[in-house]
Amino acid sequence: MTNFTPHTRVLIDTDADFDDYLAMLYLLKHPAVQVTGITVTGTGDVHLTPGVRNISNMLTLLDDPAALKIPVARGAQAPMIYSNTFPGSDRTAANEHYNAEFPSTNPTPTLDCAHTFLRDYFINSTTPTTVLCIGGGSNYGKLFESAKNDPELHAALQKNITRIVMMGGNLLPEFTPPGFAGAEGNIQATMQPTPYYTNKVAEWNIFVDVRGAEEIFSSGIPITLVALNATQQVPITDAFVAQIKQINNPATNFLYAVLTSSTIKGGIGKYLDFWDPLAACVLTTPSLVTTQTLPLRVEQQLNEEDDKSGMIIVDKQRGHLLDVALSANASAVYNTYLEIIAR
Ligand SMILES: [Ca+2]
Repeated sequence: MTNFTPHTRVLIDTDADFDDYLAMLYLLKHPAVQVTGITVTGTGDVHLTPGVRNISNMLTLLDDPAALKIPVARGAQAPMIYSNTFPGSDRTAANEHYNAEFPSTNPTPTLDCAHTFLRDYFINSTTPTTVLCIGGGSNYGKLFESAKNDPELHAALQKNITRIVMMGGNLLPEFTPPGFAGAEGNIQATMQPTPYYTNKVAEWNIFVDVRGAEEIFSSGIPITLVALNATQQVPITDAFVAQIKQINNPATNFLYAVLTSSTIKGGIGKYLDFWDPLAACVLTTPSLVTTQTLPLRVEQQLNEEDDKSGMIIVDKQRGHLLDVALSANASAVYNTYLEIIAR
């Protein structure tokens, strides 16, 4: 699994959803992690301009002058294919950072182009980096696609990315190996009572850019896919929220405000899971989940009346070998997370 060593360099790719804040603040506080840059995608939950601003200002929660200097870069304004989007109400809440306050405005300018930042970063790297991908596949999908005509970039990516840990996807019951629980898609669950997509089989991070996800899967880089099969075993509970409140530092006070905001609190203990923070915890502590290595590809075909785009298919002929997290040790995840976020 992840070749995690002390002082592991980590790049984060985010869509600034509520659970991205849980994931990012965990890594930013982790003593063995050096977050070396954050790219923001506008094809997931947040819109790009407020997303970049929010992530930059989030760094003021750390009370650390070095954290303010972490590069934050503008990524994709459009997916590589189709135009699947999160519900508007979810996007508005993310744009407004769930009405939780940042301590101040980060004076460090943000970067205008994630692609330029990532290309320069990897070409100039002397130490490999682990990538946490928690906002869908658009930014890294475009990077891998461009590398097909850019041998210098291709070589740099193969040499300088240790592993990609990606929150996304679900193995439907028919594709799930024996001994693990299958997971249905989550598109419609978050669009009640009037879902406008027919898709019952995909997970949001894959669904918003099915080609971007496939570009990542086929990149040749080692990948750990933290699937819904694992995250559904780690719900965000009232007890977890109470523990976040009790810690009482700037980061956890911000997270408590997010988790108790009007758009989020109704889902605590119901349908909200430890999606992105589980991926962050798996990056540092792979033993929290059980993985299987499977040949996977992403269904690319869109069919409005019975859509299966974004479905993860086990395919021995056309799939790419990924390590898929299929179950999780929930109590160990909460303990690992809380120990670090309390620092
Ligand atoms: Ca996310």
